[in-house]
Amino acid sequence: MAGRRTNVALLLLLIGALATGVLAFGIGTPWGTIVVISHGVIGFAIVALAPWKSIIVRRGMTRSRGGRGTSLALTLVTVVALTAGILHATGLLVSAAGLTAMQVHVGAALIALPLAAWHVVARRTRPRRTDLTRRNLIKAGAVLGGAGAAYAALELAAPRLGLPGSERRFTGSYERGSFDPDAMPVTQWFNDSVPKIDEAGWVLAVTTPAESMEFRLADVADYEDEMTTTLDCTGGWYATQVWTGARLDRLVGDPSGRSILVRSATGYSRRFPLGSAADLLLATRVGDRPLSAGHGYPARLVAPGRRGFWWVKWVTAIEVDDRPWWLQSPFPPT
Ligand code: HEM
Ligand SMILES: Nc1nc2c(c(=O)[nH]1)N[C@H]1C(S)=C(S)[C@@H](COP(=O)(O)O)O[C@H]1N2
Ligand SMILES: [Mo]
Repeated sequence: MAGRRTNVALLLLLIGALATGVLAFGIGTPWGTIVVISHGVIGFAIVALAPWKSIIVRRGMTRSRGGRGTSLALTLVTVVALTAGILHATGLLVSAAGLTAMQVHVGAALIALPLAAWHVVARRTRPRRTDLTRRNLIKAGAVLGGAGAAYAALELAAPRLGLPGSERRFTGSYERGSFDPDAMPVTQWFNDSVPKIDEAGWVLAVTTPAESMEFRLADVADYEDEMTTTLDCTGGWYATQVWTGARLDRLVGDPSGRSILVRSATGYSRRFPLGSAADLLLATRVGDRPLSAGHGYPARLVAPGRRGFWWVKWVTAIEVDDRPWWLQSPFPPT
């Protein structure tokens, strides 16, 4: 029956939305554009199937069976995720009450995940080989094509309608406080808090397989490497600043090893390929002034082309070793 096929299509779209959404979060270089666009199109395709799904739902509601509450919760969080995604992408409501639409969007999508898994198990729908008929493929193509056309129409109309969404970066982020560090948001990935660090109490420990060194703030500030580059937070904003400090290859020299770990006073850390040391900056200044406590005083990492969660703040240790850089959680655990 057609209802079953709608359900299978929705399941595939949900998986696609989650996969492209998570990928979009991981990518900070322009080739992520295609992922972000696919994500939007998949979202619109889910909206397009809503009328069909509502027929299935109405039929289901006449039967009494367990788990109705969970099904309704799944509907609710999916609607919240879709609404928040569209509010963010159009710019109609980017933040309110201390939360960004992007945070609500991802939060709701992550709650949807276990609910959807339960829903699939409790209301088992099996794809069949006969689903792959020419006719069904054409229908699927029509849904995706229609969603693509709707997405393109909205993107083209956005500047004409004066929607702020037309100003967003390829990641979907909005500009906040470029070349004005005080106006740039202070954010933590998850639950870190701003530590109190003074110059006298700070040392940077640099270790390689061959040696251990300690740098004081004045030692790091002696270097005058400069990068003008963009911090793009997955919370949905970005800012370009002029950052000054020491390139990591200058601090570690030319050691043997495979990766370089950058660790914060708070315990937060990220690991990078050793070969990228020359592209990474340990910044002590932004806009030619010392960093504020919130932005990472006395030293924070600047990682061009990588999303904000790589830009470790309050750095106290840099370690080169033989571990592969990818041996870490793709997103920080805390
Ligand atoms: C239930 C799963 C999801 C659905 C149905 C969904 C749907 C949507 C929709 C409809 C949009 C607006 C697209 C546009 O108009 O351009 C959007 C935007 C976005 N979503 Fe999702 N999403 C889901 C999960 C996720 C997850 C898990 C993440 C990240 C971890 C994510 C990240 C994003 C980002 C970064 C944008 C902004 C893209 C832009 O501004 O064009 N989404 N999403
Ligand atoms: N130690 C530590 N560094 C961190 C984080 C954190 O939670 N702890 N959050 C990261 C994230 S998600 C972003 S977007 C940037 C934000 O930098 P800002 O507060 O200077 O804007 O810092 C990154 N560095
Ligand atoms: Mo972030």
